[in-house]
Amino acid sequence: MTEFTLHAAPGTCARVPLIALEEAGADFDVALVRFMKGEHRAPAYLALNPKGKVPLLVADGVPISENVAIARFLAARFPKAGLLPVTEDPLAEAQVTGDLAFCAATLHPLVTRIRMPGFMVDGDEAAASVRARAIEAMRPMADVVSARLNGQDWWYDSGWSILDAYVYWVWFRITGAGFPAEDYPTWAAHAARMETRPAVARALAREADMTAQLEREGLAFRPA
Ligand SMILES: N[C@@H](CCC(=O)N[C@@H](CS)C(=O)NCC(=O)O)C(=O)O
Repeated sequence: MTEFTLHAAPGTCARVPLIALEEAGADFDVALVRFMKGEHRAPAYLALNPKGKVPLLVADGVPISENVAIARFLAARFPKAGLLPVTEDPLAEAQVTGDLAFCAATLHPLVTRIRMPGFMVDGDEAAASVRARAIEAMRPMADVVSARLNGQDWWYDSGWSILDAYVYWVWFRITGAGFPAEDYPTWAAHAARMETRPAVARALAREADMTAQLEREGLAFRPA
């Protein structure tokens, strides 16, 4: 039996721990959550994660939800993988937590509004308005990300970390959904660098397997 099971769906923010697990060289299984079948709202899943969301990592039988918590756990469990900067300085620790929270609590809600505005309001016109406003709200945040990545390969100049997986996922979700990607070449270059990493390629291959599975079952999810 593997130590870890990541409950995930392709294209979702579960990509962040999926990449982290691959980077750590962890022995793990992926359990596909079929949104179109409502598996995330089924009693068995809600018993593990009452929020009904992915990602959910079951580690040694214990369910952990929320990307920030999963990232912290994996970084502690795989210290040699360097998934997050290691420090005993409370101020530096707080900055890492702030960076994770920036992704989870500032960027992610904007991603949802850009990618799936129909989740927020009824009607095409209202959804278009939500998307347009979210794109405008994302622009200064994209400036923050770009400034951070300017002149360095990764979010931390000490090297690759889960933060890179997180901003990579955000980039993946907002491009192709009306966000003006051409205005943010530094972020685009970071995404391209991410895709040269073998662990990222393995994570994307796992997602492709999940997508193929959903397509075979007629359960592929295509946001508007
Ligand atoms: N705060 C959570 C957000 C998780 C989340 O919103 N996951 C989305 C996929 S990106 C989800 O499961 N959505 C299904 C739903 O809300 O019905 C985290 O950071 O893990």
